[in-house]
Amino acid sequence: MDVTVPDLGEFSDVEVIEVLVKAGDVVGVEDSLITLETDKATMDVPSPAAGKVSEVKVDAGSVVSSGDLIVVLESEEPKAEETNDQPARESAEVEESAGSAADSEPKFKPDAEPAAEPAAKAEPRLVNVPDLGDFSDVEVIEVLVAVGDEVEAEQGLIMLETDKATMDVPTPVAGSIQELKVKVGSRINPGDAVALILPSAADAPADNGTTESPRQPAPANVADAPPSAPPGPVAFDQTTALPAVGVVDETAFSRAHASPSIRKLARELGVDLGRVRAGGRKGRVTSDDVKAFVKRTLKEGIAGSALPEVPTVDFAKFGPVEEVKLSRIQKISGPRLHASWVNLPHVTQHDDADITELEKKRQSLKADAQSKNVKLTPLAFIMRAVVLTLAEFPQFRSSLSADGQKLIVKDYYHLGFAADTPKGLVVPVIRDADSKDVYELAEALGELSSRARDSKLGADDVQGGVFTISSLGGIGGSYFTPIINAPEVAILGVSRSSFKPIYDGTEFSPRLMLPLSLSYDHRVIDGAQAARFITRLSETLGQVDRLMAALP
Ligand code: CAO
Repeated sequence: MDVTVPDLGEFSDVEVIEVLVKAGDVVGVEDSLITLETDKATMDVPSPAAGKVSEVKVDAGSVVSSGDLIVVLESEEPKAEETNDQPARESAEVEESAGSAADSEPKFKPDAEPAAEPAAKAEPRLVNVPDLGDFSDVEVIEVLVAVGDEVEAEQGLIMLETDKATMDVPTPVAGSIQELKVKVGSRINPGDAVALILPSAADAPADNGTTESPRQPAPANVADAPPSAPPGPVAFDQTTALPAVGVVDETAFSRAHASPSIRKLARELGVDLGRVRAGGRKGRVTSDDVKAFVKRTLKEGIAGSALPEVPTVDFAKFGPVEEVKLSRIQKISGPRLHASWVNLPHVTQHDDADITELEKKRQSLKADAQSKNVKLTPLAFIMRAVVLTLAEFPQFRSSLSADGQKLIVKDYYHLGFAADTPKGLVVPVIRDADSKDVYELAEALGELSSRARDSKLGADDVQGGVFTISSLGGIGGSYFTPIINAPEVAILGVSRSSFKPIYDGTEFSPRLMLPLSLSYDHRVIDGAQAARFITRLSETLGQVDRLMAALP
């Protein structure tokens, strides 16, 4: 079977950037044979049938056009229908980026239309998702610009990824980004709004004398991108459980210069593409680069700290079993928790805080709060106490720099809290918790946890935390070892309070004691600091007036 280049629409002389098979290889239907690259997209040409490659007719660097012979295949089941259908289907796949011959523009070139009535003055223009051929619900893997950025015409705004191609959506006009309508992880369809752009003078009508300076990115955006923070893709489907170090850096992954098939290979092997040295043409990562990376990592692992494996057991030999699939959140949070556990030396410090007075205060405010539709649980007070304590202990709101040589201390107080949802554990983040009193903290807590349970959290709701609280107080138990939400350096575990006889030097009296468990990264925090932190936190929980004081 002769496998040819499918219909590339108006494109011709497209460069082959990678040949993914060689003579003798056995391929399956849909296995990628070569990768093509135009200036707008990279795309794989898949095999229309299963079989053995008998001859490869192109090299990396050759240029091809529709109909050119790529590979001769000894097909196992050369069904006429398959052979005929495939190029047509492929052509649709390629068309999603290459455009039909009838169009004067490539199909992925975005439409830009005035957001408002055209006027003599420069009006913001809306850039929409272009025609994506037969793709829909395509994932945004990267947002390449921020609000306030000045962009050139044709500069990429976002990057999309299907299982066949990654592609930029460029802006048709130069100007400044006024608003972004999508986030990493958003799923988009043709016609959806991407960004609002105020065209620059050159792209604006002649009499437009606008001198509007670009806005600076909002501080929240800065906060959302700490140097080592894992990025957001996990966030879009509310699966941001516990991000950790040692896992794939999604931002670097999406920026890596690699074709869809290499991305797929890297995903399958769990390779952090951003860390792979690119040895291909034009700085591309090839399959050999990925394999070399895996070999090196394995070698280093074996020589260094490879983990002994847990034995696999056929449980069915011992009795009836049932297989239950892990939820999406569990699949993502599991490796992240594991990465944190094996990469960060955890120590957990326990203490009991006397919250007798605090609880009296809470009970006295509960009804009033309820009338305002706020559920005032102990957690809101604990959050306030944590914020006050974090203000005194900057290391606890820091992260280690990527090279491990510096501490990055964050001067903002976005507090994460673990929320138990039907789909698994997620960690919503309360922004600027230091500017909220206990009522406002309780309100934010209620609102975010209810959205978490309804799977309605957005990317911004689960990013940028500096410290996390995991409260099992509503459930029970006393003390546990919470796993640090890396790259944060500490996490507070809260268990259920109970009355205990406390000796005051003269007599025992019943006091309501709250069990606290502080896990910390021993590379950053030493035991004495942790003991000081938890002691101060316990004291603060006893200082009801301080917790209730008006915010400065
Ligand atoms: N001691 C005693 N009682 C407590 C308490 C504590 N430390 N914390 C909460 N309670 C009480 C509350 O006051 C409430 O009682 P009332 O209904 O009588 O007022 C009840 O327990 C239930 O509280 P809640 O759980 O609904 O609310 P919360 O603000 O304490 O917690 C949230 C909110 C989202 C953190 C919680 O619902 C949740 O999901 N917890 C699980 C977190 C988790 O899974 N962590 C483990 C992570 S590691 O796997």
